[in-house]
Amino acid sequence: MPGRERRRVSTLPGELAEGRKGAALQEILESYVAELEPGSALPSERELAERFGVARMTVRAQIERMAHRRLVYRQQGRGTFVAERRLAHTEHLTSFTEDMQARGLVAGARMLGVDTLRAGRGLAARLEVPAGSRVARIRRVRTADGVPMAVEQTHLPARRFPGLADEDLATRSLYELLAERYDVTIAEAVQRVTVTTLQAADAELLETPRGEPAFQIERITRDGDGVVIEFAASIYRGDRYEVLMHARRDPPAALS
Ligand code: 16G
Repeated sequence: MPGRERRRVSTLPGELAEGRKGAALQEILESYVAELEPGSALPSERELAERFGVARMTVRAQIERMAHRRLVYRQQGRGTFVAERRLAHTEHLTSFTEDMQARGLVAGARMLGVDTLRAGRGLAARLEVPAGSRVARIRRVRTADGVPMAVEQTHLPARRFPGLADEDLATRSLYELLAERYDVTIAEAVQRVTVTTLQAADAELLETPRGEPAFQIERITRDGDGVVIEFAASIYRGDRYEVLMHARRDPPAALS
């Protein structure tokens, strides 16, 4: 073609074969890692290359990919280790306690503070109360088997929940308390998930280095009558969480 250079795919047969092996190795290594206990060491690159009959470079590339996806982590001079499993934050409307129980973990909380404040315009709009209304704010670090997972700040209209600030929310579930003491049936929530990095204060609370990726999850929860009962804003560790969404396709619109 005049004026245009034809592109040639310059993959050598050997490279191509290694590429295919890489893709196959990725699957093999991922299932291999999934079966190992978190914290256990991976065999060396040389051993893995021998075991799976691929070049050491191919193994290295796949380990790098897994480290990037945080399935494994490296320690200088010590080797590569299996990372802690990620917990899925699903579309089910569960409490932190229920979420952890479902995974066989013990949910806990470290109280950061409970107070009552006057809603500014933004908070009032989220809670659908007049600006200036009293709002109960509960701040907790949520833990799973004692390990910090999220920093959570929950706001509830104080008028509807008198005495809430006096409850011991370090040892009990907020949703359980809302059901038992205030007869609230939690019915639905809208959640907004954004990506952020850990600021110094949250990083310290989560015992994770500052600047690490994290999820910021906001939830507006309503009762059976559609009345807003909470606005929660939480920071979840990006290395321990994933957000799982279940998308259902609407049936095609009926033809008229
Ligand atoms: C979850 C909710 C939070 C709720 C809390 C109650 C998200 C993002 N947040 O952390 O809105 O207040 O559960 O947990 O899911 P509890 O009943 O265990 O205290």
